[in-house]
Amino acid sequence: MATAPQQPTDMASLNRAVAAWVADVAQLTLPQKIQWCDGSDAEFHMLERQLVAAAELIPLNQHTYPGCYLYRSDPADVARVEHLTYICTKDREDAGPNNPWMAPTQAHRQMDDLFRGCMRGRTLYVIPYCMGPIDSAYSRCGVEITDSAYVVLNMRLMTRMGRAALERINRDGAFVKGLHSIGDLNHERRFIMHFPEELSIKSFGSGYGGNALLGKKCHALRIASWQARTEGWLAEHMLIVGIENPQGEIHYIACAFPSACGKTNLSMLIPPASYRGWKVWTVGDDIAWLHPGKDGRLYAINPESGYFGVAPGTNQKTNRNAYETIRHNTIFTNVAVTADNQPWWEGLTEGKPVRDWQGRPYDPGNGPAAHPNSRFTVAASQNPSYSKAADAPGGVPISAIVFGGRRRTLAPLVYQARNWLHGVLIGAGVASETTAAATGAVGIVRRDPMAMKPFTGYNFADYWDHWIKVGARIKAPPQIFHVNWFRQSDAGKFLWPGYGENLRVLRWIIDRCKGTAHARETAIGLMPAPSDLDTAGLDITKDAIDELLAVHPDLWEEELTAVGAYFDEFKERLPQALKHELAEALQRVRSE
Ligand code: OXD
Ligand code: MN
Repeated sequence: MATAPQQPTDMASLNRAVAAWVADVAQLTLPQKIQWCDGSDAEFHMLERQLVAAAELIPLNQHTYPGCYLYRSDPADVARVEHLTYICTKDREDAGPNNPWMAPTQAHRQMDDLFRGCMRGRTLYVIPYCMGPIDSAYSRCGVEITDSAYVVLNMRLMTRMGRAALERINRDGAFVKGLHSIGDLNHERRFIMHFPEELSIKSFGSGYGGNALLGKKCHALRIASWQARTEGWLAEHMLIVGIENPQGEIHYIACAFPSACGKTNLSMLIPPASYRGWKVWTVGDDIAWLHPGKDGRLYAINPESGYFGVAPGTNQKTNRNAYETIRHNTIFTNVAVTADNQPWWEGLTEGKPVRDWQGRPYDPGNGPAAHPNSRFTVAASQNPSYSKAADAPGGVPISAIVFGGRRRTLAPLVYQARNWLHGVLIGAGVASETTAAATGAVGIVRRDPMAMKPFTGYNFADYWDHWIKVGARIKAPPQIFHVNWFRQSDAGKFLWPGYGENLRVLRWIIDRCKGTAHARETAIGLMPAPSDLDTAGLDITKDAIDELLAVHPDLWEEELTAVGAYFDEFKERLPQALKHELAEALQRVRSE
């Protein structure tokens, strides 16, 4: 069989296991060339130049957006494809009813057929990467093989990649194998397969972020959630934010919200004018790895080093930090452009689109100018609110875990769990309206436990059991809360102003953790009375506040019954403790 010519590089000889796997993949995929990525600036700029020459990357206005580029994906490849994303465990039950499943032997056969010869005439890039700070015991490494230079550029922004990662793999002796090819972008030949028992991933036929940047959802959530269960920690779809009060005290909070529900905005929040002296520090905007620490607290690292954020809606007012972060050295995917070649998306207050995300002259009749799931990829270190603690090998101590979803009705602005187990029930019961981050209908309420529905690499019943066990191992567990920024009035108006004003809610949460804020007992948990929440100076009516903090027992009975019906899908694997907790929760709302 033909072997691909190797690029002379000392990287190829750094780790035998990686080199052997690369050779196997090259034999299967038959690339024209193999390039080991060292993660250097020179390599990054060389790839940028190559992509520009090939007209795959379009330089944006370099005066106003220096170092920024536009990438237009295939119009049929713009989001994650959950129905084509499989967990391939030997036993189907281990993947659970929450995941599409395929037997590993069949999945490997099917994927290898697709990969056979697929890199002919292309370059095979080898990307060693580290999820988390290179020197953190909590970090885990992987190697992605891809035939997409766009993926290399994005991985460079999103992970610690290159030589240092390969050196760490040498020390660890283990790595997650991720094989990716854009193939022919035919959605009928598109699959994202995960083999948690083998710590490997095979993704074919998509160049879209969540399907192609394998360090992100595939490794840092699906495979890592499996690794985390084996090793006693949690891999979660959570932002991590540090809130500093005027006394200089910082509390770190981890929040799990479904995709496109404002995690990036919350992680970069600008305090409202009345919060003089408060500061907000971003540790992460999407993923948290949580480890029980020796002192009995829970510690979090952000395994990523960049943001792959949703562009629409980002502006000076909604997220000034993101707005400033993406003014330079940013890759924009599927946004529109203005006449003077600046990026544009719905919600941007300046400029007008002249070309839409597909490069067509802008015509409102064709729909939004920017794709609703258009994205920016940028290094986290460019964020004005970047927390130095994001690089701390030991992570940050977590005071509170906050679950949330996009719910027009029912879920109040904020409530607190009575204890860890009740918090696990609240997390497991999260439901949210679907968004453009995944293909399929938008705005449908679906169960999204812990915001992990698309991302848990194993059976949810085992995952909840693992959550319960981790909680039992921590002496001083974080307090658990649920928030909903998206409550609407009967007339369809948002009741809560959101954005920076969310700090008022986070303040109550922190004060609860410190034991200094009041809460009232309700049928669903502990809640602030209207007077416990700082609403001074807010343009909001008393009726709106009352409704935001109201509990409707009849609606909650319906909700918890629906949670019960969902739990039934997990049959006898559902942890008994969770079943009891639900029965008690139902009892409480029924007796209201
Ligand atoms: C993301 C997502 O891209 O959740 O972060 O879809
Ligand atoms: Mn996400």
